[in-house]
This record gives sequence, C-alpha cells and structure tokens, in this order.
Amino acid sequence: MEQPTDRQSLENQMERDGRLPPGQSLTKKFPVLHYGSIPPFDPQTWSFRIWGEVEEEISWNWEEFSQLPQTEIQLDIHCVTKWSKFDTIWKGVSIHSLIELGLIQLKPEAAYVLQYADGGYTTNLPLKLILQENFLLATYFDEKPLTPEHGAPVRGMVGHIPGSEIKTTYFWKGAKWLTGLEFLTEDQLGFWEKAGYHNEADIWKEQRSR
Ligand SMILES: Nc1nc2c(c(=O)[nH]1)N[C@H]1C(S)=C(S)[C@@H](COP(=O)(O)O)O[C@H]1N2
Ligand SMILES: [Mo]
Repeated sequence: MEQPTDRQSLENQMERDGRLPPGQSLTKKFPVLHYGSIPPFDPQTWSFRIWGEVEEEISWNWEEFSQLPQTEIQLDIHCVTKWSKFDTIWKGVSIHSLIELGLIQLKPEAAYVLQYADGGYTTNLPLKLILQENFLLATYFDEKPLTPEHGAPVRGMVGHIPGSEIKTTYFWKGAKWLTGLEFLTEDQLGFWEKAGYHNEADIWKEQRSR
C-alpha cells in the first residue's frame, strides 16, 4: 500500500512515531523567519571569529572556513512559532570535532557560548549543548550551499535527531549569518532570550517563553 503524503497524514505519522513535540505542527515547506534584513555575503571580506574562554583567539576567512572538516546530520527542526520540518539534511562543521582536532582549545572555565550573527542577532546556549552532535555550524542544506534567506554562508543549526535522547532546543537557538562564537564563564542572554523567550527552550518541555 502506498503511504499517504498529505500534510495531515505525515503529521499523524510523526506523532505516532513520537517525533512531534507538544504544540507543533508539520510543514512540508521551509518557512523563512528572521528579524531585520538579510546581510550581504562577500567572500573576500567575510571572517569567522572565536574568542573568550579559549587559549587562542581564532579568525578564519571564508577560504579557511570552507576547508574545515565537515559532518552531515539529519535533523527535525522545531520553530517556537509552532512549525516543524522533519528529516532535513545539513552539512557543516561540528564544534566537537574542532576541539578534537585541537583547532579550538577551550579554557577549563568555558561553560556557555554566545552565537553572533552579522546584523546583530545573538543567541546563547550552554557549552554542553554546542558540543552535542545535533549542533552544527552548517554551510549546506539538502546537499546545496545555504541560500541567503536561510543564513548563507554559515548558520548555527540545532534540531532533534530521531531516537536520540540528547537535549533539543527550538530553532531560534541557531543563528543565521553566523560570524562568531564567544565562549563564556557565565551565561549571557541572546536577542530573543532577552525579549522573554525561555532560556532553555527545550522542545519536549514546551519551554517557549518565561
Ligand atoms: N541572524 C538571525 N538568525 C536567526 C533568526 C534571526 O532573526 N536572525 N531567527 C531565528 C528563528 S526564530 C528561527 S525559527 C530560524 C529560522 O530559520 P529559517 O528562516 O531558515 O527557517 O532562524 C533563527 N536564526
Ligand atoms: Mo523561530
């Protein structure tokens, strides 16, 4: 028998499979959501900076960044505005692997990370979450380089890995047009977190706002 492919049937299937977090609904589209306008990307002047609680500050230009080792992961993404998109494929750089390779050397005090986007958006996460396999500095979606509206050339990416028990936050915890990571000893709220969104943002506990 053929599987139904209409939106409602797919959503029912995800719910039966335990992949639909409370209050979410499935979309087959890929909505574009952000505050402000899309910043231009110039590969000649673009740079990615890592600073704060690290032994050495890092600055990579686009050529250097694009040669970092890449990982591919499949994620279900969950926006706080209640849409969920399933089985999305992302490729990019994992922070865990950068540390393993010695490309980032954290100070022992490092415990939180603030993502900085071109245009001023910020969002914060505990270091522990940034090191999980469901977080990526993504440069590819669906085997193709990111489009400008979805965060080109690099975005923070966080989602749920089906069957995995690791913590998953809402999608705002991944900054599009990401240009820097600041490692911190203490937590510092990002853009939406300051505006009243929940700091932990756990999709299963429905932590949308404080
Ligand atoms: N730089 C930046 N990144 C951002 C945002 C933003 O406003 N600016 N919005 C966040 C929110 S609320 C969501 S749901 C996702 C949306 O990503 P998309 O447009 O690729 O679907 O980006 C997140 N990252
Ligand atoms: Mo969102």
